[in-house]
Amino acid sequence: MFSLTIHPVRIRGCESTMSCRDEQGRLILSVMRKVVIIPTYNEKENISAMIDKVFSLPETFDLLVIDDGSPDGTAEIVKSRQIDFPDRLHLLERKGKLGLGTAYITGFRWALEHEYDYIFEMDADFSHNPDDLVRLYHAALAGADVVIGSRYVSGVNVVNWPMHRLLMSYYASLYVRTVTGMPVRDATAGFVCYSAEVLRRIDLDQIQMKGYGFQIEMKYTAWKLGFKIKEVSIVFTERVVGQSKMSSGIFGEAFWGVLKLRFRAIKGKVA
Ligand SMILES: Nc1nc2c(ncn2[C@@H]2O[C@H](COP(=O)(O)OP(=O)(O)OP(=O)(O)O)[C@@H](O)[C@H]2O)c(=O)[nH]1
Ligand SMILES: [Mg+2]
Repeated sequence: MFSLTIHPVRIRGCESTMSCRDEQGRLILSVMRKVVIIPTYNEKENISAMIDKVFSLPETFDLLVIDDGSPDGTAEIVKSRQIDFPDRLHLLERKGKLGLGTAYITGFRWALEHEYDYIFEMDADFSHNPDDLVRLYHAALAGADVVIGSRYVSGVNVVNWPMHRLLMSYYASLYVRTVTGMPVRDATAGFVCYSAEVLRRIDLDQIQMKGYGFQIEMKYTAWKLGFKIKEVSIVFTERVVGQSKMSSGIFGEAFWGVLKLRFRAIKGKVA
């Protein structure tokens, strides 16, 4: 009688490959390839701890940092850490602060070219708890095409935000739901897992918004294309160190951008 027990172990040499083969070249294990994209602008206080944390998780996630020429030397810190994780820690440097949206688009294209199966978005500032990456991934494995780390799916789970910031974020999601009909409680969330299939189907050239609006536009487009979206409850904690990059321009873009999305849908266009 033959029996096989599978334990969830991390196997050396399998970290960044789609599959493992034995000495004879036979396929012995197939691994889902996962990458977490972290855009950074002046995150020198957070980035090294974040790298250590992601690489200590019980699931294997690669990391792609997209740095926009941070004057504080964030990219240099990442480069120094690539010595520790040569196959798993990746860095793309852009010349100036070009915004979150285009940073993610650049990262998505890179992830598709490098044949990742699941692509995650996460902030560098520990507002998103990296432990939750595993929960997002499991929800994706269970069948969701887009998994959102959601602050508003079971009550309000935000720690240390001033009331005006919380109200703005909460009502922004309500506004998006009302205008677009998209059944998502945290439309501006920046903690998201996309299957590669979703990113391949979305025409990334057509995604127009650059700030918070980008997060809304991506989810909305995936939803209009018929993909299954699942919200997983997370606790969001305001950054402890480093500077926020929120601005009123970002807010205005999202406000008008949501109306544009609705008009585009009425005219029958989906990105
Ligand atoms: N590459 C790149 N990263 C950015 C840019 N703007 C913000 N980021 C990064 O995007 C993530 C989210 O930015 P935050 O400054 O935390 O913005 P926020 O979450 O809206 O603001 P707080 O909640 O107040 O921290 C962080 O990892 C930032 O370093 C940008 O223009 N380019
Ligand atoms: Mg933040």
